[in-house]
Amino acid sequence: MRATRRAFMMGGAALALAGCVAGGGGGGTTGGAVVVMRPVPNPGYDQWVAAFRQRAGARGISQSTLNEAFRGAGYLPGVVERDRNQTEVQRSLEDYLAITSNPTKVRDGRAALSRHRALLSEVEGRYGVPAEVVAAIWGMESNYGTRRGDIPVISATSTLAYDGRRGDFFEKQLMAALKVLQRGDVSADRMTGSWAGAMGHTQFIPTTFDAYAVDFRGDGRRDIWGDDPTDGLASAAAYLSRSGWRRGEPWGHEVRLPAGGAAVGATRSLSDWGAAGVQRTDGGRLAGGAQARLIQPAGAAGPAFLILPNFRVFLRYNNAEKYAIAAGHLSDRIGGGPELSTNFPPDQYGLTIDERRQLQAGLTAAGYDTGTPDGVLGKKTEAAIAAYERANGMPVTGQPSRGLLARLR
Ligand SMILES: [Ca+2]
Repeated sequence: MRATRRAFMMGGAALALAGCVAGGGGGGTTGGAVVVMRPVPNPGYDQWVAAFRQRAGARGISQSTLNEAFRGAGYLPGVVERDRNQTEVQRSLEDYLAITSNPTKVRDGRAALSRHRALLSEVEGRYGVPAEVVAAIWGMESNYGTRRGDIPVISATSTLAYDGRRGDFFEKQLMAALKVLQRGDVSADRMTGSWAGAMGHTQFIPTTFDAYAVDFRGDGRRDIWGDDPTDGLASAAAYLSRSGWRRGEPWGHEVRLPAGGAAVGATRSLSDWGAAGVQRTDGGRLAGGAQARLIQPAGAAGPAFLILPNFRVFLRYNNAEKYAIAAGHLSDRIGGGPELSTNFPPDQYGLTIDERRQLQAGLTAAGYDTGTPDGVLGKKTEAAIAAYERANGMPVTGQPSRGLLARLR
């Protein structure tokens, strides 16, 4: 997907990390820019750390923990840069789904489910969260463990705590990270994550880890960082369970509305919705007293969903409706379910996602690379359109259009 792998330089070793995975599909906004992540000397930071160590000591963090934690730590200007440049693109739900539950994500999720079936069944038995839901969260957060983050958490959180834009928040994260080190879950050199301190398979920030992570096999360590995803998957399920996941209930359903429309935004029992003519697109029945809200996030021409209480549990992981729909839909797909049955309306340029994919493929075939033709038009496609227009003596707009698509066909 567009989560461009950004190169990070750390102690001479080139590492790679997908930015902001926890934001959900949130990569690509800096168009492959390389951010240097090497600690640099900073006397102000050093003074801040000295004062912080006093505060941490007063909170019960030992000198030896502090020594180990700060031995290799330092000020990371790249982290501050990332924090200042969070011009996160507001993606449409359609684009968001194209990024987070595209065919590759679904295929990888099904493979992950089958590879870890025994573990996920055991986790499901203990926490009541279905295997495909845990697998979907894994996919949303770290691309099934392939993007766990390489930035040292102590350096990242102390840099952002010192920087001060969200100083209180990151000082809390730093303090929680030290508690985790002191408890012995992980060593300081293995405690890595995203630039904002989201760690491991589950992309838990330190306070979430401290409160919810579990040691599934009881070996004494809660390890969400290593290649073995056991504790990570169990911790994701434990977090969902403690956030109120209702055993045996789905997150929601895609539905078709009756010809006369339905009360979008209202909450009623599933059986009442069924009686009002709303139908599940997968053919299942709407029955029972569970309360469901009808939403139509892309407007009257887009797909509609009945969302159940477990939808709100996804929001605890990431408080964005798009994230919750994507996590739910990806879990359905991983579990063998179909694609959404309702198409999204054309975008502001009058193009459907299939047409946007054709446009990208046409540009690439003409020698103007757009990357994977996923229908999500980002900076790369914009640049390709502009280059094509320039080379063909057209006004340079960088914008897609039906005329351009016709030319490229
Ligand atoms: Ca363990």
